[in-house]
Amino acid sequence: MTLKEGVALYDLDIYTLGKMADSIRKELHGKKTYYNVNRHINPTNICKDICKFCAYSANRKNPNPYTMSHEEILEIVKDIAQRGIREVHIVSAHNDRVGLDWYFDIFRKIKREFPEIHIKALTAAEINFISEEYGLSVDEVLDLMVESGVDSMPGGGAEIFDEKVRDYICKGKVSSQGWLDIHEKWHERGRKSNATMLFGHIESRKHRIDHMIRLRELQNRTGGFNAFIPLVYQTENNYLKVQKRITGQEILKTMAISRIMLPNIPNIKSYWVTSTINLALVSQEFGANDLDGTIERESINSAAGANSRNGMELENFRNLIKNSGFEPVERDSLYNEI
Ligand code: V47
Repeated sequence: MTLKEGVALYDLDIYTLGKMADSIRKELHGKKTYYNVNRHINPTNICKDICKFCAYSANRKNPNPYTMSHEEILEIVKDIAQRGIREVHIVSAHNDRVGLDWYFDIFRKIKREFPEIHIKALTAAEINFISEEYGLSVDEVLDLMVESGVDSMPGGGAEIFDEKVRDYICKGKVSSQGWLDIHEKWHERGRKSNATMLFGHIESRKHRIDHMIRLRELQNRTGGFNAFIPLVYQTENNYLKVQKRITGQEILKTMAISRIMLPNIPNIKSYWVTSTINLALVSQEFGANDLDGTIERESINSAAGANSRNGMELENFRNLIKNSGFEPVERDSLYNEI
């Protein structure tokens, strides 16, 4: 589908879009809805960059800077390992006061003590920051990740690829092409990653479709994306003023259209943290086949108003999926069923 055809999909009524997306979802995954039992860790919120949409980083509006020591992080990992949790998702701000070793030694320490834990860490935005801050090439940073035990990359930092919008909402952070190049190089190393899209702020429908097409083209070359994750913009405690809040219908349409536009990305994740659990459950009928996981702690979106600080209790999560007519299936970080 072209940009024009993609934008025209929004003119279809929501039920037609739902049916189209659901038929693709059914063909790929039947009634299965994937989740994983994971723990998010955000080790620091001190950030050199200023993204207008971000409420997480310590700034004049939210002056609450923190940086975790490796001991503190290892304590958390020890606790989750004892409880059988298989994934840590580690994303930090762009902290220029901690040094290169702070970023990488923690992965080595986790792998040494808990080799069975999958480390999903470092967004393309962090990789770009580390490369610029420490005078390393992107290849050198990616090699360091492999060497220190990072297993896969999360999809953060993609925001919206349109250069004009990107410049307005997060000037100075990794460029759109930079984000895509970093993921391409990671995929060339035989590794997997995810891709996000931040929507519901100042972008237009056309910008969303353009974003999806750029991802689809990269996926055609590498096949390295496991999941596409449309993130709904959370409005509180930040510097991005949005006149009109996105509606539930527009969120569901975008979810369905992403399933239709991205037939080559196997999983569409409805991240309940930003869509609310209620809409995430409905979005299972609009193309989404993955609801992320229990998360346990969440700092980035909850700072901006999402109701996710303490994650979700597993039994409750499974029951919600079951009661909405789908089959909850636990997966590992690379989408192998457990
Ligand atoms: O890149 C920041 C987003 C992302 C806001 O790969 C906001 O499995 C909404 O990428 N409103 C980080 N979103 C989170 C992320 C992620 C989450 C879950 C799973 C995966 C995965 C990746 O959070 C950032 C940014 O786009 N974000 N502020 C906000 N106000």
